[in-house]
Amino acid sequence: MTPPTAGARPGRNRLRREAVAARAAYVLRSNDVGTMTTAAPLLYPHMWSWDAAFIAVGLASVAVERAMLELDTLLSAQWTNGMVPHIVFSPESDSYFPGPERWECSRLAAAAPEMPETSGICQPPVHALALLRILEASEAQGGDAGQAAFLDRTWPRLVSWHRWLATARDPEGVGRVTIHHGWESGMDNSPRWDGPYARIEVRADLPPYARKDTAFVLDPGERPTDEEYDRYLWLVEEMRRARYDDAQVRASASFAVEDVFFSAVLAVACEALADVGAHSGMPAAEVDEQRALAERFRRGVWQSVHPDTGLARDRDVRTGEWLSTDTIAGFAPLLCGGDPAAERRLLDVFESPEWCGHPDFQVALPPSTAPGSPDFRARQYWRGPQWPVIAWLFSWAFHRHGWAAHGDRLAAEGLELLARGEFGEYYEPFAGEPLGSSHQSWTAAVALDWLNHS
Ligand code: 9WN
Repeated sequence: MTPPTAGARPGRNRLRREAVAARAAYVLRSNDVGTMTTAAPLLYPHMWSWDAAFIAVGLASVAVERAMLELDTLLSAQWTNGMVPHIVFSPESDSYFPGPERWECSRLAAAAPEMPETSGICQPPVHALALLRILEASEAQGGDAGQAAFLDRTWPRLVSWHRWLATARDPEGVGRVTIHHGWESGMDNSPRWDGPYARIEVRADLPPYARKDTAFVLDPGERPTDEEYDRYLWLVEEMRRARYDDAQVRASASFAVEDVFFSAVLAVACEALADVGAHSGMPAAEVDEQRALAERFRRGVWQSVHPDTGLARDRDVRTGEWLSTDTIAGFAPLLCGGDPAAERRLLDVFESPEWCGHPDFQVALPPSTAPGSPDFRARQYWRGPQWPVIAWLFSWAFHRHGWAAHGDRLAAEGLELLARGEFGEYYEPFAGEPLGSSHQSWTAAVALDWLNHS
């Protein structure tokens, strides 16, 4: 593979970078179905919440107004309680399961919109990062009335989204967000959830269903297993029966886990939102509220850190047990920052041969699970492969927390992987082979952002 960021001939290097940028922009344009960009053409023909935010980050580099529209579409599907749903369904496609007929949110959930149809769970709150990137891009172009109006409508939506997470999902104020489905973490079948999932009893009255996802990947072994899917669908069934009511779900869901990665994302998102608010004269009380939330969730993340390994942990709310797994979530403190000396030590582990620096990896990007872990599977979804979008999140956070050279290194390694312009969903780390969906929007989006900021 030839890196587009290195090379003896600057002219050729520039052309290579332009070719990757053109291909990435083409993927985003091809997946654009009007007011939303689908997560991927076949496997994911709808809008996903955190995908939409990363897509907006990429779009900000090439078409700032289209980036605003992406966030507008997502946030116009926000529930009245503040939750931003994990899927906004496009009426154009019925090739994804579970679709709106299975979730039935508009019929069952008091807080769900009538239209568009949505799912009834959420995903990590990276949206304020997208807002920040969009405003940076817009200001670089001189800003205008469109920017001010966009900020005016986005600010209250993100404030209420963060507030809902802090109340409905952390009512006791421990500083960690509880999730009720592995899908909410965005890392569906990560070994992080093996323990909690093992305790879920799928009852015989789970309504029958047929998977559709395995029709779109060449090797179904790259996807979660059927047993895992039964549990995923059982959890949806529990939520349907609770009519997606926050308090009822909290009381009855058999999956309730404090997700440390989600919590770190919330901390840095609150901080980013507070910065935007302070810069643009938003009400001081709301800016202060975001800063206080950032502090609360940062503290929750650091409290989860294992004293020996320095890695952050999830916690099973149903058993009270800390969950120590060798996954990328252990590096959550690097996302939210807050203790430079401990971060320095964690950064060394992150870059060591046990993780990104594994000598047999094609590129030094974080694997979803440590290659030395017994849970590691090089080709299986969140159990080992490298996800460029996760690497982007760390590179963005490194820049924010004063580790710019480390962020640049991730960007260079990421661009090396994406130099062929294939934009896979995830990558087998030893061969650098793209897996899962091809033409994955968020992979193309982060390539654009890396190109624009390195
Ligand atoms: C379930 C869209 C989404 C990502 C998730 C990823 C995968 C869905 C699935 O695809 O999840 O939400 O059907 O596997 O795990 O992070 O947002 O790209």
